[in-house]
Amino acid sequence: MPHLHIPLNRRILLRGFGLGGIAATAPAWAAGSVRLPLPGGPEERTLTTNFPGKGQMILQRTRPPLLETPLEVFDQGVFTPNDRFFVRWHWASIPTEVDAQDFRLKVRGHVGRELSLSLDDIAGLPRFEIAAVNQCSGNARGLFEPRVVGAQWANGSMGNARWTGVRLKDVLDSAGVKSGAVQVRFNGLDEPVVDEAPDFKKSLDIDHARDGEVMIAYAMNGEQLPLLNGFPLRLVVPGWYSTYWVKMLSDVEVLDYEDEQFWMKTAYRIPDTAGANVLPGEKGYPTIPINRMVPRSLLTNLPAEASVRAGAPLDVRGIAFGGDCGVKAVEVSPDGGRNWMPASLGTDEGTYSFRRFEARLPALAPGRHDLKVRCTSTKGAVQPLEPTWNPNGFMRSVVETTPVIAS
Ligand SMILES: Nc1nc2c(c(=O)[nH]1)N[C@H]1C(S)=C(S)[C@@H](COP(=O)(O)O)O[C@H]1N2
Ligand SMILES: [Mo]
Repeated sequence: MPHLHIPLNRRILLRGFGLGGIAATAPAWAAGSVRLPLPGGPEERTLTTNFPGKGQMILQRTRPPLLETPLEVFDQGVFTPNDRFFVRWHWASIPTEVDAQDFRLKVRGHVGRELSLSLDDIAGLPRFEIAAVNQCSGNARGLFEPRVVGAQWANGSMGNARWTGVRLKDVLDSAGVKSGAVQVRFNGLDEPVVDEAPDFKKSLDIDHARDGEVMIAYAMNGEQLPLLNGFPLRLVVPGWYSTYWVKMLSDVEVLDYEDEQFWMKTAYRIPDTAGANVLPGEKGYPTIPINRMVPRSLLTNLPAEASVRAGAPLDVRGIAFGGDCGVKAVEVSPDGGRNWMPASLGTDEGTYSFRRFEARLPALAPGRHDLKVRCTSTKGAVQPLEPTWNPNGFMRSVVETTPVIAS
């Protein structure tokens, strides 16, 4: 029998994660707080170390858990450690344990033969590995102006990992997709809290599902997935927003029609305009399901309002990613975007990975300066200098600013 090439616990437990009680208890996890640079005044977020498999995280919500990665984690390396990787779930009914022995992945629908695959069956398929950024559609929603409803994330609902598993194409081929297939729908073990609410499911077009990059991952950065990041299996859709990266994946359903359910037809839709940009209050524009990511970049060695030395060169560094392709160039500006200079790029870990960059800025005069960073993707897409806006706070891509005070 083939074996997983990773240390796989027989079962993984969310210890102390009493889904019934945790929200009612006093915030014993209040280990500190962090300030979110939100317009309209400072906002505090609690830091928590209370979640299984997770180190210190910014607590956005307890039930279901929404945990944000603090900025300084992105400064530590090109890959985001599993215990600091952000967490987002839609419904609070997440299994608190999954038995790896009993677990089965169903492959069904418009296929020649339906499959029920054990983890060993999956590990027996050719192994596939890719580095890819997992970014929530609403990453940095908390920075939208005017403000929009939804989780008020800063830039920490993203992370970069090396994903190991199997190609979705190989799994679909073993089931034999029948002609006339249109989409593939993915469902996980989590369920809505009330029956009437729609179970979280997402679909990809059949050609995308079979492109040889979309994969089912059983490992993340060389270890099994943390339960909160989808143990034992999750979908990885390189270059696409993580709403499609279905966690605790248990059901793959080939459809001979277009998926009409809530999470495709109503939720996670963007204006069908350049940059998903509309005016606040605008109505009547067509929408499409959110899809490919766009380029972004971030300074990671300086928090907003950092004090720096005047009269001496300033070293800056950070991370960039091209979105649905690689990073062609990163530039930094010491003066709010009037002048730009090239940054040098770190090791290329692959098309869909974070890319580190660094640059030495000329000596700053005493006073306040707006540092900016801008990424150009290998497809030639450039981050805009003006913010885009839409009512869901999706796809933030504007050039970010880090104000610093030199003295
Ligand atoms: N089963 C399941 N998968 C899911 C979700 C969910 O609610 N349930 N949320 C999606 C969304 S919107 C995001 S942003 C990512 C978050 O992935 P992470 O928690 O591993 O960081 O999971 C995606 N996959
Ligand atoms: Mo998300």
